[in-house]
Amino acid sequence: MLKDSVVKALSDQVNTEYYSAYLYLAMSASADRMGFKGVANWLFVQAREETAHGTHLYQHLLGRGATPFFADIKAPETAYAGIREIFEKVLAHERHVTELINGIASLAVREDDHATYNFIMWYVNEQVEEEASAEEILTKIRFVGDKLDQLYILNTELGARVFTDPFAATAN
Ligand code: OFO
Repeated sequence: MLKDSVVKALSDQVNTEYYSAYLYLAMSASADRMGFKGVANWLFVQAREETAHGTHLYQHLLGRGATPFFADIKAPETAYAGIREIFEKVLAHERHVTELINGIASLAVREDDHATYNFIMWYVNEQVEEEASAEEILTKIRFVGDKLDQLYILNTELGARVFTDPFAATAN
């Protein structure tokens, strides 16, 4: 049975993942309005991934007999000066999420909850990828600067991203 502290931490993380989805939707809309349809696509796919992360956490709580807590999802920032600012904020957000996930792993250790520790390790590994991909895109944006032909190529590259359910083959 899950301890209350763990239920609270996992429920908070459900909220954070849905907030992440909301944030990336707001960024996607902003990129779309700037004319960067490919960037908007990448962020939209990212929003779908975050929804999947939150839903997976929620299902895990139910699967372990817990009652999740529900709280308000805060409104995301909607005004961005350009795609560089967007990805600076994506990276900052992912670093913040990494701290939260690490906090859950540490809590699981303190509570001697091996199942939660094992479960949250997927998210620990995922955050390594999340930070790496945000960093990679931000580096490209910095290299490209104002060169329109290269911005066009980067936008096209990000437009090719396709959503795949990260938990498609997972039962719980
Ligand atoms: Fe849920 O991975 Fe980003 O935040």
